Amino acid sequence: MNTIFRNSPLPRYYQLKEIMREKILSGEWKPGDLIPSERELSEQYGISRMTARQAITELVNEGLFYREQGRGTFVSRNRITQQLTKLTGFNEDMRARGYKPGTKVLSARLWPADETVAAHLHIRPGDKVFRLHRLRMADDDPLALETSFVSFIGCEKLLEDDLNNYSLYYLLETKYGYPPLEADQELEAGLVGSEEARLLRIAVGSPVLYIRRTTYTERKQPIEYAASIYSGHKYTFYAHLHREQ
Ligand code: 16G
Repeated sequence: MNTIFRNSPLPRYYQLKEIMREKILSGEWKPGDLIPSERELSEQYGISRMTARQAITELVNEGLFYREQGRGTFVSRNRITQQLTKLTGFNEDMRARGYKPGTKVLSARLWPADETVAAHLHIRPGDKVFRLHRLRMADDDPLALETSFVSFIGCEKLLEDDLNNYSLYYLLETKYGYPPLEADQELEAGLVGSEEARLLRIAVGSPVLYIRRTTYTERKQPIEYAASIYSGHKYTFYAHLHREQ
């Protein structure tokens, strides 16, 4: 099927959606490919630009396509499946999957803890914490923005570490003696704002996941509270569930 039928009972935008879906399934359009513009699709299939736009938007909403600000619409890459029941750091996780992890430290500084951070780290509001704002990448593709708050006490030299090249979990474990052992994590859906969209190279308003994690070391002592934004079309979260007896 590669034609839009005018007398079909199916709406035209729907027919175009199915044509494009088929192109992905058949491999004609590959992950990361730029798809034709609304104008090109409307000329090729003899439909209005509005109809082409509706078909594209619905496939963006379904996660099959993603938009990049000022560049166009692309076929989504294969999603990364993240186990929800295993505690891993970003670098080790990406390496285990065969991706080259990348980190860009956007800022690293001392920061007075606000109420939320203080409550999670079991310190007082106003106490000093390290605030690390990092862009996390896999094979140079930006996946997430992470803002980590790390206790100052016990990690006083953290700002001297090369955080662009070293994993935070690795440093906490090997240099500071705080192995990350367990974590509490929550996920919420949202739409990305303009500054984060620019950094993640997605369109403003794209779906994202807000993930908040408190990581603990021995005796459930909190060592990090992180608030992260993950690109919605790049992840699948997976958990195996047991029914309680
Ligand atoms: C994960 C954690 C983040 C932690 C990072 C450490 C989530 C939502 N966040 O990305 O809190 O800072 O791992 O990674 O999973 P690193 O050891 O590579 O710096």
